[in-house]
Amino acid sequence: MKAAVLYKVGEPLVIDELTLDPPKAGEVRVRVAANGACHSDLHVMTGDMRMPLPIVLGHEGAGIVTEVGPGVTSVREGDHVVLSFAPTCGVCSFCTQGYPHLCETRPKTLGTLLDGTTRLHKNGTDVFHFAFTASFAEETVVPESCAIKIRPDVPLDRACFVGCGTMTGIGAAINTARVQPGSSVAVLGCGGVGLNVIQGAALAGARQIIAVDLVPQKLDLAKVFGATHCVNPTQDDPLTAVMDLTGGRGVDYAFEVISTPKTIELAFKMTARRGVCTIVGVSPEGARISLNPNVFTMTEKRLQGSYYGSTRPRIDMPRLLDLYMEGKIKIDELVSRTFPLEGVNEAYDLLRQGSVARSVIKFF
Ligand code: COD
Ligand code: ZN
Ligand code: ZN
Repeated sequence: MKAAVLYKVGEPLVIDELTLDPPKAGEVRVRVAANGACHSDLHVMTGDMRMPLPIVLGHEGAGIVTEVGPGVTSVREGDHVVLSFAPTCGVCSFCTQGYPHLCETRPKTLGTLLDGTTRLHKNGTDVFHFAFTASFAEETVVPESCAIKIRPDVPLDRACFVGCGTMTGIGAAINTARVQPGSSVAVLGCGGVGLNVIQGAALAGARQIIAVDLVPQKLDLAKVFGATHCVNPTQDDPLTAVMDLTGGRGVDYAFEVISTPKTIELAFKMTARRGVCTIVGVSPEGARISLNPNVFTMTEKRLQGSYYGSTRPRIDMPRLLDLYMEGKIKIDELVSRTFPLEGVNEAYDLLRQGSVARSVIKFF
């Protein structure tokens, strides 16, 4: 089968023919219908996120189950699924507390399935799986808990976004930060994920949503997703602008959705007393932030992270798709371009240039 493989950091993905082993016990084979071009794969391509190579990227996918391994009970052949990149065991301390995205039974090895091996090979050599999903490929094998059954009437080239951007963003606002009705919010970075933080905050009833991005088209899109105010740091100082818009108090909730230490520090500064600053981005390895510890004491501000929108995949993903089908959340507006697998490098060039929020790779 065809897949987009990263052989070397800094080089384009290679569209290659790979072999895919059948699913082992507790695994599911999926024919991938569509996969979004999210920024996290780009972090691997640039070396900001280190992964073993060669690797099949892609973690924002949806498709149809074609085969299940022994013991699989939650899906069967023909089911439509969104691919989750967070395997869950259902029984560990975090799973049972309602935080399955933090499941503690993940393998220590990067780029493999749960048993520490890969199903992907090229001429007998192992090829790694990014994020358990490896969905820039015609087919993939994933752990059962990563194949989330969804209603069959959702177009799969839209459902795929619930596998990352839509879930990560809306979940950061609603599940992690628990944005309150009437509150004020600032979102730094209005890419595929940040736009969804904005729409999550709007869904939660925030009164004021301030979008911050360097690219004017992203700020236009931010308004479509529910931003009430836009700030472009190339024109206005974002801290001054946010303070002016909030009567000098700062926002109740700030979100960093860019992934640099500087913008994390900035997001924290624009957070009000008792407010919560949530980091969604993962900065390059070795990055450090610098904060005055006394600010925590004197203002009771909080700083926290959000991973995968604190998703409970089997509850939240079908629920987001119900909201989409009822016209209550936007996904179509996120998608600027559609490409075949061969267009994956062009899709990432466009993301790098900042000219699109999301492109989707459509297999069928
Ligand atoms: N000030 C304001 N805006 C900026 C700045 C800046 N200094 N620098 C960049 N931006 C804007 C860009 O114009 C762009 O619109 C936006 O920030 C970034 O958007 P995208 O579309 O490139 O990226 P996303 O939305 O796909 O991903 C953003 C993340 C922060 C989630 C990603 O980079 C990341 O850190 N991923 C790892 C976290 C993780 O694992 N999440 C789950 C899987 S994605
Ligand atoms: Zn668990
Ligand atoms: Zn992603």
